[in-house]
Amino acid sequence: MLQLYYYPGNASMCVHMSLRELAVPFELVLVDRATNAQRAREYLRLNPNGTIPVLVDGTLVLHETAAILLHLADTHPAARLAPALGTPERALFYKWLFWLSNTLQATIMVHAYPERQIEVADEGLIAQVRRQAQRRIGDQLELLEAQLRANDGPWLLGDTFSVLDPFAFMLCRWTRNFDASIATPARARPALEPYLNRMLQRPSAQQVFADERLPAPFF
Ligand SMILES: N[C@@H](CCC(=O)N[C@@H](CS)C(=O)NCC(=O)O)C(=O)O
Repeated sequence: MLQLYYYPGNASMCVHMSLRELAVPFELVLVDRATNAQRAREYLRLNPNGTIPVLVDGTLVLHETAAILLHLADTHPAARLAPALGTPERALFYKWLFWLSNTLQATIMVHAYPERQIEVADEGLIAQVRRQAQRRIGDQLELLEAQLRANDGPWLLGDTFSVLDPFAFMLCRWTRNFDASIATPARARPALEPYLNRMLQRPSAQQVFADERLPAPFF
């Protein structure tokens, strides 16, 4: 059975949602960040980066959220969570998958761990790094807005729901506490707000919020 190493609300959340979309059996394994379990020797054997999530699929042990989402879509083609291989739609899917992973998610990580960007702990510098990351995330959210406006929704690729949607939903959710005087959070943007509400209506999202015991506000 598939195993997802997760922590509530972490990057594992979009994988969890995708597993619910697939309606396949899987086991959730908690990596308890409260006790720094992501740095424990046995977890580092699964993922030497010490980051969440990890998916175990038989003998395959996979880390990297985007790679896991792609693997799940590829191994469950009947669920159509990614456009067909070799099509222009697939190329656009790759574009957004990489962009979500190495642009939006990467910048959100700078915002989440500003102390990793500087040599010596300094509250003023930390606040500056966070503010600048938040501004850059604001610009990036504008691109997501533009995509939703241009393709008329309901999903990131237009009519086709894909693993990009749980990924985008989760990343947008992480902006929910943004200071609006620096960058408007996703939930307060005209095209993203209805998109996030559509995502929230999906049974997969409802199930994940219940299973991970995540309280409102959901995004
Ligand atoms: N590139 C990795 C990043 C995952 C990641 O940074 N996960 C966070 C939780 S949202 C984490 O494990 N942070 C712990 C740490 O960096 O020490 C991925 O996409 O899977």
